[in-house]
Amino acid sequence: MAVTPTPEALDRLRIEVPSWAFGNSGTRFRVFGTPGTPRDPFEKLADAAEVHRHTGLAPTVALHYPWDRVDDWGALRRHAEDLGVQLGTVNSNTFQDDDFKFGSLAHPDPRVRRKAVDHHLECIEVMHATGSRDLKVWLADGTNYPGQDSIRERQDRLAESLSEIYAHIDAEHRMVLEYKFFEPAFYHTDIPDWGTSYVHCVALGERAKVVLDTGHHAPGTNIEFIVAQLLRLGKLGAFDFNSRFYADDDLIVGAADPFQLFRIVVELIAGGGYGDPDVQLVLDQCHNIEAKVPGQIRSVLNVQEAVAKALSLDDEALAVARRDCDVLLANEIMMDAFATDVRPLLAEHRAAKGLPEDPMRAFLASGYLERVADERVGGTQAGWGA
Ligand code: PSV
Ligand code: MN
Ligand code: MN
Repeated sequence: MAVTPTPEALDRLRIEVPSWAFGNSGTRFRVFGTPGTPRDPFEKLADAAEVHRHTGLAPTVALHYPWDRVDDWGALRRHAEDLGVQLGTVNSNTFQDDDFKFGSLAHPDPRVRRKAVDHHLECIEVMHATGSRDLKVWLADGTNYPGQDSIRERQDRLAESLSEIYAHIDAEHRMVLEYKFFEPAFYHTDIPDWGTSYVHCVALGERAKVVLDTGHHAPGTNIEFIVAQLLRLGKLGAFDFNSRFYADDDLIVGAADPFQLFRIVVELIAGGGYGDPDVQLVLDQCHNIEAKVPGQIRSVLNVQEAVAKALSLDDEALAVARRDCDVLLANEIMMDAFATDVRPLLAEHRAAKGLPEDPMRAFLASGYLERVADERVGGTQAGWGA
């Protein structure tokens, strides 16, 4: 009962990969090193370009500032372009400086808020040099104990800081505002949910949009509902894809719950967000124990499979079943699409485009990992726990 996705529909998929996925990362227990880890942003881009070269799915790379800091941004941009990719979203960082112990944009001290706003203005300068469109703001702000600070006053300070940053973004820029329900703050987070992000984005204006990170919800949250609602409201700016078993695990997207990923993509397509450059699909993952470039290849392929399954949904039959209130048939049509083995179709699709049918095997056979392990001695830098 499933339908066959068209090559044009499959080709609308674009996924941005994060520079930090290629650096070493870990937990508070241990950061394990991996041979061949990039030593600087130039090498991270070289790794990211391998993902795109083998899959054709990942043409842009998100940066994290100042994890990614170079003297010559123009040189980094040209390097990316020479490798066949482009620089993407710039992520700010207000969570690794002692001054931000009690928050950044919502901090009670105006001096610290000033510093946090200035950091974002610096990110905007970087965006001019990199040609990036999106400034992504994720805040660690919040409190650990009831009474520690005024929840309400923090919202007011946050709104004021955000509006100062927003006033500095250009007409071609966007501010995308991410929410997270807990961690590192444990009692309250200043932007805990999509509603709070939405409220701030609406107050800011047209070019402020919500970022939905799939790992940032309480267990059991119906994420596809949030996708549907934000698309309805024209405020879904970007996804951060990853998987969670317990909390913000940052594991490979589609690894923990491929059915949830499928349901999310079904709503993305239904709401007109699929293939719309205004709904940026980004990975936000860390590969703590697995090889990083293959981890990213697996991730983009998992998203591609979810998209192909969702495009296999027989919309017409589903519309009829829904109109007839035929609950079981509607659910069966949905499950038929999910159960479709799209791997042969995708292999064929890649071959038709001159890409390897099996990008993972092709990459592993290319000798790239062995080569960088020999060349890059001392690469421990980048990202979480570095
Ligand atoms: C922290 O939870 C986080 O994973 C957020 O999701 C950000 O997007 C990312 O770090 C990078 O700042
Ligand atoms: Mn995220
Ligand atoms: Mn996260």
